[in-house]
Amino acid sequence: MLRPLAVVLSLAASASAIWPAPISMTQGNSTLWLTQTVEITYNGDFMPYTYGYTPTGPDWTSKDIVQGGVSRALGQIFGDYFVPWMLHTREEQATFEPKVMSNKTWIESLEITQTGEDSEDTWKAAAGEVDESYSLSLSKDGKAKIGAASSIGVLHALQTFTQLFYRHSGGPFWYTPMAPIDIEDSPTFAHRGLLMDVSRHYFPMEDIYRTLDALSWNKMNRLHIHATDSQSWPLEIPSLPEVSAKGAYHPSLVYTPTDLKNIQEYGAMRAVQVIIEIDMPGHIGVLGESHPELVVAYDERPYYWWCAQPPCGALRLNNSDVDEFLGTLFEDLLPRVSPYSSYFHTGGDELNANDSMLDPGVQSNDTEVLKPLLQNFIDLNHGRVKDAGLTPIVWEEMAIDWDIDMDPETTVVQSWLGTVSNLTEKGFKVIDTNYNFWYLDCGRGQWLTFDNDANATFYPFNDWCGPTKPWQLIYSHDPTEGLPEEQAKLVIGGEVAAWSETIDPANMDTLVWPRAGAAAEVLWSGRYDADGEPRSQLDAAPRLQEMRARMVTRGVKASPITQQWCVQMGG
Ligand code: CP6
Repeated sequence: MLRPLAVVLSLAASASAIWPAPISMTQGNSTLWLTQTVEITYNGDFMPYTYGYTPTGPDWTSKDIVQGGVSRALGQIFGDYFVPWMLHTREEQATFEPKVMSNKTWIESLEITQTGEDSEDTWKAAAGEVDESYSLSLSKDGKAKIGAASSIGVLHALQTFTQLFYRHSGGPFWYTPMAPIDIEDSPTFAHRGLLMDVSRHYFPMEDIYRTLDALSWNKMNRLHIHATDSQSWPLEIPSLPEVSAKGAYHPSLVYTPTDLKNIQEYGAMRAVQVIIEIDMPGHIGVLGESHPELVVAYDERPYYWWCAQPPCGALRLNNSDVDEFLGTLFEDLLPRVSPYSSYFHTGGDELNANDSMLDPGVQSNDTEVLKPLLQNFIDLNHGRVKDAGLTPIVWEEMAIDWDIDMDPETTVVQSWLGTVSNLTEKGFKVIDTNYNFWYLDCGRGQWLTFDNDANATFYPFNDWCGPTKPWQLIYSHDPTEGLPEEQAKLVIGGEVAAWSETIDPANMDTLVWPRAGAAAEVLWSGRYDADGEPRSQLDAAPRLQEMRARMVTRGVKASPITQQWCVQMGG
């Protein structure tokens, strides 16, 4: 059967199915074969392929980080049972693969050169403070080379390297059909993250580890853990043991200090910085289980008078017991955050002014009364965060709705309501998490098209699960859209958000992946290509489908983005 030219072109595109797309890449059509005996060097020294190499930090050497990356990359290549029948037309299944009995040109060496020195802060660098760029080449005669200024760049290069190879369907042989290859690559945005809400549902460690892995494959470099909310407090605080003992869904459903350290180190080894959020002064009702004296409106009904979602609960404002409690909390937690991150997220979203009517020390919902109290609250807490050597991140309501005075030089603001330009006008650095595009959970926002049963609003069983956003909508969003250049520079990146009211370990992978990857490509490669054209969904689709297939072979239950016919027969 003769296939139209467009099909041939789309197959050519899928031959270099790197996700996210490199900034520049040239490729040929020679085949090179890879074995586990490939000689790997790092800055001239032989580097063994040590399966499962996991040194503990945070005092890693650059070699530790690179060796971990090499070990994972080779493990992924030789473990990716990834053959062309997943992707290509029936005709191409016969021709895509090289002949297994042919004379083979082997990849002899993988030479890794790190041109710059890492600092002790490389693993926790703030946005823009580490050079993530890399180059990757594969000569026709079998010499692979990686160059990067930092070990983080080397890790990204190794992830690209894994995406060049396919396992042959005729036996244990791995090959790339696209040598020679030349790639120069670097991220468009420095902050490329996923928000994971572990309060609405508890997620065991394995789910967090698996998510950190998948983030690194997509060159995403931030996991924002929304660690507490009004529903549960799973984060164990040794100096305040009662908080999680009473506030977790079960005393066993907690993250111990060791768990937290393991999460942070697992991420750092993979160039994913873990950022912890304690949401306050709203979204903290469950603290009322252990400290009723600090909280107002906990589980007050009907909830919609007091908060966005049951159970309600907010910290008392202008209260020295609250300040003292937070002092103890920060003194315990922040020194465990600062070895692994530059940031600490203090929340600040969706505070309902009515809550303070129930606060004996305030008894008002007048924003003019509340604003100075909030100003003091933020000043005190952000001061503590800065004293611990961290940069506070805060939800946009504090800066916009409440107009709290915060220093733009030392505060990052996360936007979900779409006010990026208002924030950059005020000079803030911004993380974009626009809920119309980058919320991965289902429902609400623009999707709410049906009446809610008025009675149901008295009870917690009213979470909507409307349609989720298609990957194409996620892919269409540019965090800097419409911003003049000086303001666009203030947008350090974005996060997709997996609020977990209707997500738990059973459906997390299918909801997060591969759609988070759509944002990953916007954040790494940019919404626009080298010619200034918006990146095309038609170019992205076969690459995203291939990335999704790789994720599935690596144990992440990513959803398919189209029917098998489209990749096999429809071209
Ligand atoms: N929880 C917290 C949430 C949301 C926010 N904060 C949320 C709001 C609207 C939608 C989805 C999620 N569940 N703490 C907003 C930042 Cl549509």
